[in-house]
Amino acid sequence: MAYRLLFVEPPKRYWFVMGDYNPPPTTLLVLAAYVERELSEVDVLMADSQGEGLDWPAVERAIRDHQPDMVLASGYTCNAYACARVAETAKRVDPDIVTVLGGQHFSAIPGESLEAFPEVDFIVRGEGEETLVDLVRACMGRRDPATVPGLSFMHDGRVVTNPGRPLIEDLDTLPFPAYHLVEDSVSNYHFTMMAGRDTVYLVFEGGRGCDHRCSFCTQWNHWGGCWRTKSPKRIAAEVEHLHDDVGGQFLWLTDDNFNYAHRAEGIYEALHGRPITQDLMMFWQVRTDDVAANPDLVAKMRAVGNYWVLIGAESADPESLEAFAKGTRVSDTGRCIDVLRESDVFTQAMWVIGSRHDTHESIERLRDFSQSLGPKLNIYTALTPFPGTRCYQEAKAKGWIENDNWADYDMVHAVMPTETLARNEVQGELYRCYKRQYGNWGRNLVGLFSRNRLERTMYRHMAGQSVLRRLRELV
Ligand code: B12
Ligand code: SF4
Repeated sequence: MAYRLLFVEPPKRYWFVMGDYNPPPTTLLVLAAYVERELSEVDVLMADSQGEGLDWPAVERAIRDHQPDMVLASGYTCNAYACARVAETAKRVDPDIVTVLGGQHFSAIPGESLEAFPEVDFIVRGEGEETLVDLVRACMGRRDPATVPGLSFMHDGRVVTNPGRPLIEDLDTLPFPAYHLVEDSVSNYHFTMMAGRDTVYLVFEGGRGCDHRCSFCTQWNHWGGCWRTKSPKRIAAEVEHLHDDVGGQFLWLTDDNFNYAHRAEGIYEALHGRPITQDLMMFWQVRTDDVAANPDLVAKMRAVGNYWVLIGAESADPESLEAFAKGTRVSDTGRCIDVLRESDVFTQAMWVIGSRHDTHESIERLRDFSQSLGPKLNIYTALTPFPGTRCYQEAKAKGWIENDNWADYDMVHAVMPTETLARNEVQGELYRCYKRQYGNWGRNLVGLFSRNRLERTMYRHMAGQSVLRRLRELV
């Protein structure tokens, strides 16, 4: 029988402040496509708990039925235990199954993770494609794992950390994600608040990394501190494929910093005039300074389907922006929101509370500021020290972290106090941020009957989501 890989997307808690959604297992589809292309002799299978509605007993049955040689999972910090549970389940079914995890969390603390989760055989650090292919070859007896760059594992009770691996030079060489492995689930992928329950939501990669250095962000470090992008031609081809062949109608770009200045013109040239741009909604994440400096490019991107952007506004306080090493100014945020409003792009602003010198008063100022600017949606988060960030290093060294349960690292649970606020007071302040957002009946009514379709969809969906109740329960 051919060597078998089973990728498992574990059952996950969802992020309730964004309402109901069901994402495709993007990371696993990207990796699976690469393995299929490079190792045609290997069987590649997928068990997608979100898409297929699998609970833990069903995950165990899937592993038993497929009889894989290797089981693989991916997740962020808040999913770390779920990924480990996939490995544990695989070992229970058959101790000979090789278990492999990867992603931002496990890459940042591979040794600690291997020690905490003895059911995990290998951790693939950083970019996964080439390391995974080499690992599969090693497990098929063609190579020694000790010679595979980018790999960590236990040997004789000690953590072995092989040297890192250079990044893939040209992202255009990557295959399209393997959506054929989840064909039956595609109609289940949705993001109700953003596009409605019946619109097919897919996630696609336009690039990797970022050349900024924000202290709370895992991205730049994970991708070697540089920014690589697929070419506009490749991005247009992938967008067309996801729409025409897979059925995607709402596409979420994974890039954490879209970077208008460097590529919007090229993407516009590659996309405009294509019929898909009439019927597609695209979402991406941007920096406020980039938008503020490039209003014409924002308008052009709107013309080819970018209806919704997420801005990293973060704070109303220059000192906090500086502490985050964000490199933007508070004034950029106002200008950015004006530019987006003028271009009729739906604006979702992300804010962070709980930085070290935050007080009741500074957070009240943030609430006033964020509401006065009038983005269509404010999402407030608690500063979270994700492993792999400078914020984590400092918080750990100084003993600020009061909750080390990874499942709570979702930016909704406060895990640290500030200089003057206890952890639970930070949690209370987060609740008050959302209370200001959703507890305003005048604003809610305007939203529910807005002429803007996206705003209407969002308010109607969020009205039934009990976000406030769930946040109050955390206090
Ligand atoms: C799309 C997305 C979402 C989607 C859901 C996607 C999904 N399928 O679950 C939504 C909007 C729902 C979401 C929610 C959240 N997200 Co999110 N999300 C992303 C985003 C933008 C893209 C993820 C992606 O598909 N990347 C593309 C793939 C190919 O990259 P990759 O996963 O890193 O995989 C590569 C390597 O890391 C490696 N690899 C990874 N896993 C594995 C596994 C194996 C076995 C191997 C061999 C290799 C390997 O190989 C891959 C190819 O090279 C990332 C940022 C980013 N650019 O990655 C944030 C990101 C992952 N999210 C983040 C966070 C914090 C969250 C939330 C907690 C809160 C929030 N602010 O949204 C919630 C949690 C939801 C939950 N309960 O799971 C953080 C995670 C930080 C951390 N360490 O935990 C990120 C990194 C954003 C950031 N800059 O901080 N997210
Ligand atoms: S927060 Fe955004 S701009 Fe800052 S390093 Fe991360 S991806 Fe780059």
